[in-house]
Amino acid sequence: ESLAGEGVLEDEKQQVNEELLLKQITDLVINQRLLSGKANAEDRVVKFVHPEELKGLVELSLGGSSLNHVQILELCKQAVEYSVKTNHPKFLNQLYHACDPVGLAGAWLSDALNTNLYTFEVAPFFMMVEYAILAHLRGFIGWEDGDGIFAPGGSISNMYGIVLARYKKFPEVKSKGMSGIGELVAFTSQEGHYSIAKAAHWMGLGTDNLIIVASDSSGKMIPAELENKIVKALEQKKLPFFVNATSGTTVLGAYDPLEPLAFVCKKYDVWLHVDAAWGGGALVSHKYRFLMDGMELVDSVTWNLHKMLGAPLQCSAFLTKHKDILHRCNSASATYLFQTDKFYDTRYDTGDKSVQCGRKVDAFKLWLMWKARGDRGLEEMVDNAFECAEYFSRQIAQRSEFRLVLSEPNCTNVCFWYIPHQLSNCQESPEWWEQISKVAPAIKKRMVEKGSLMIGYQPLPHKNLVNFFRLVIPCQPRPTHEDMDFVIDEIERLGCD
Ligand code: ABU
Repeated sequence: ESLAGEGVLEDEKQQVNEELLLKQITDLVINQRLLSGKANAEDRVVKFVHPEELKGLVELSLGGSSLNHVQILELCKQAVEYSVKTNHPKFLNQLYHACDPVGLAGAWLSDALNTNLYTFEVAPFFMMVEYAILAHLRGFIGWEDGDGIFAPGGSISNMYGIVLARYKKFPEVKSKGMSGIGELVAFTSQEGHYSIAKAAHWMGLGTDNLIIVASDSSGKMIPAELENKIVKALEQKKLPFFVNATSGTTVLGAYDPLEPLAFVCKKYDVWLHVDAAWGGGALVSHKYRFLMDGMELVDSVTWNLHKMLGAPLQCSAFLTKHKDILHRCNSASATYLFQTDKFYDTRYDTGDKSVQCGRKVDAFKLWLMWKARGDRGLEEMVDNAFECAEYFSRQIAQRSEFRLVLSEPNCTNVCFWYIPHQLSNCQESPEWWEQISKVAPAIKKRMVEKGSLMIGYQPLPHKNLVNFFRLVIPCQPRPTHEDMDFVIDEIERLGCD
C-alpha cells in the first residue's frame, strides 16, 4: 500500500529493486492472508470476471520496454486480486486446497536455490532429502524397501506405474517397441481417473485397450468383475499386464478393495497400481488407514501430497515396492550427466530413473512441512477432515432440501443434490431429474459471482446420476463444523428462489 504514492522510494519508480520486490511479495502473501487458515471468512473466495473482461483489466501483452518497480508490483497485486483464494475456508471446489505455510517456505527456498534434481553433484542436500521422504512414505504403505520418485503430477505418476508394469512383463519393449508383442490391455474402474485413458494413448496401447471394470453403487471396483474381464481378455488372446485401482476416486471418493484386487492380479500375473493421488492421506491416520487395507500387496502407488495433506502444488510421489526397476526401465545413461567414473557414490544420481531430464525439487517442501507437523500433526488434520465430512453428511441427511448421493461418505468428498422447494414433493420422473440437473449449475454461478463459496458439481452418467454437488473437505485450512453449517445455509440462501 505504501507504494501507491507518497513514501514511494524514488528507486521504485525507476527499475525493479529485486531484493525489495522479494520482501514485498512476502508481505503481500502475509498481509493478504494467502497462507493456510489465514483468510477471513468475509473475504471473497474469488472476484470472478469473465475472460474477455480480464483481458481488458490486465496489461497482458509483452514488448521491448521494461516496467518499473511500482508497475511490476502492481501486476503482482493484480495476480492476487483475480486469483481464487485457495486458502479461504469456503474454497471446497477441488481435490487440493490451501498450501501448508512451512511447505511454502520450503518451496520458496528450493526455488531460490534453483536446484535441478538429477545428480548428487548438483543437488546433494535435496537428493538426500528425496531419499528420506520417499522412504518415509513407503513406510506408510508397509514396504521396507523399494524405490520411488517425485513426478510432475498424479497423471505422470500413474504413467510411471504403466510403463514399469509393461517393462516388467515385456522388458524387450524398451529397445524393440510394441509391434512384436501382441495386444496389451490395461484395466481400470468406471470411476478411475482420466489420466489412465490418456496414458493408454500416450503409451501406444490405444484407448480401446483400456478395459473398464464396473464399480458398485458406492464407486468401488468389483473384484469379480475385474477377474471376468481379465479372463475374457485372455480368451481373446490379449495380454493383460496392468490394473489401476483407486484409493479415493475423484468424484465419489471410493476406495477400491485392494486385498481382493491384489489376489486377482497375482493369480493372472498382472501389475497392480493404486492411484491414491487423492485418498492416500488416509495412510497417515490410524483411524482411516483401514480404507487401504492390502496396500502392501500392490506393485506401485501414486500419492499426491499436494492434495489431502496440503503440500504446495505440485508434489506427487510415485512409489514402487520393486527396488531397481525404475532405473532399469527408464535409464538412458546420458554420458554428460551420469558418468560412471565419478568420484562419489553414483547411486544417488537419481535423475536417470525419471522420464524427465530437468526435475524440480518437490521433495524438500514436503519434507520440511512433515518435519514441522510430524506424523501425528498430519494424522490429526486428516482425522479432522474426515470427521467434518461425516458431520456434513449427517447434517444434510436431516434437511429435506438436500439429498445425499451416498448415505455415508467414502472419503472427505461429500456428494449431494439440493432440491429447491418448487421441486420438492413432486413425482420423481425423468422430467423432474432433468430439472434437478439444472440446479447445481445455477447455484454454482450464483456462488462464484457472489464469491461466498466454491464447490464443484458434475453428473455421473455411467451411474445415471444427474448433476450433483461434490464438496471436498480439506485438511488445511482446518475445517470446522461452523464452516460445514455455512455451506449448507449458503446453498439454501443461493438456491431458495
Ligand atoms: N486430479 C484430479 C483432480 C480434479 C479435481 O479436483 O476434481
